[in-house]
Amino acid sequence: RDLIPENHPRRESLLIREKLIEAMEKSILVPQGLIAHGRGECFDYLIGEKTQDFAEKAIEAAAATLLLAKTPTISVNGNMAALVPEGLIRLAEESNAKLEINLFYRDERREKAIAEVLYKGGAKEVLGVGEDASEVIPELFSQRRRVSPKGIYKADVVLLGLEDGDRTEALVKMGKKVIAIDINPLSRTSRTATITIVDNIIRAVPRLVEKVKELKSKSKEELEQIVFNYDNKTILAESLKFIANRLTQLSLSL
Ligand code: PTJ
Repeated sequence: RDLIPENHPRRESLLIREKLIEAMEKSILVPQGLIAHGRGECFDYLIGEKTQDFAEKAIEAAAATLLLAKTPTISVNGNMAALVPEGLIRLAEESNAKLEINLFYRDERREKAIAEVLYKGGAKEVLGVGEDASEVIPELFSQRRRVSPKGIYKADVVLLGLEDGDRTEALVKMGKKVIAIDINPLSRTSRTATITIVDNIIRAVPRLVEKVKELKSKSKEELEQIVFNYDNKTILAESLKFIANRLTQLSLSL
């Protein structure tokens, strides 16, 4: 950390890497999470390291969906707990959602380390730890299949971030709406989710909290209209067109 100069042009990005390494040392993050983050950094370059219009539209639809949900649950993995713990706790509070730990590389030490981060941040309840993850998502073979009967299992809306595509597919098959935060519009998670926020989770989560607060004053009908007007395929196509145009512009400016 001390080796990163104050005026380094990519200081913020380098500090985030330090944060992830610290989280790894505390067992919150797995080494594979560092690799996943590197891929995310690359996509962030491609979208200009800003929350673009396609992400704003998805954030609005996601906020409306969370507010209309009866049993929303936020699924937390190592990368999410390392990068945006406060944001996730606030999002759960504002949208009356449950927080549940769900890990690909599940082990007891990590579950406890992540639960500690969330409780220390002010979370009232954290599901999915130990015996609580007693239900099973059908047709899923990774450790991600183990879920809490009080959270993801009975949720009508699940918000998740940075994960492999299998579980999103399985959750959609169970009839749930899935809100995915994934900066890669080409991933299976992005393509199978009900709403995909193509943005860095670091920017997307605080923005989503603001949006939920803003939309709270709207009527049920107005929220339903926002959800009705949203089309995920259009949004993914917009994000790809944005990247293609941006690369064309950049190639012309060399
Ligand atoms: O904590 P665990 O055990 O549940 O494991 C978590 C990881 C991330 C290791 C696991 O879910 C995994 O391997 O994920 P993938 O298959 O690498 O998918 C991660 C997706 O998130 C990729 O599409 C990345 O481009 C994307 N991504 C990476 N960093 C960010 C991101 N999306 C949003 N914001 C980011 N900062």
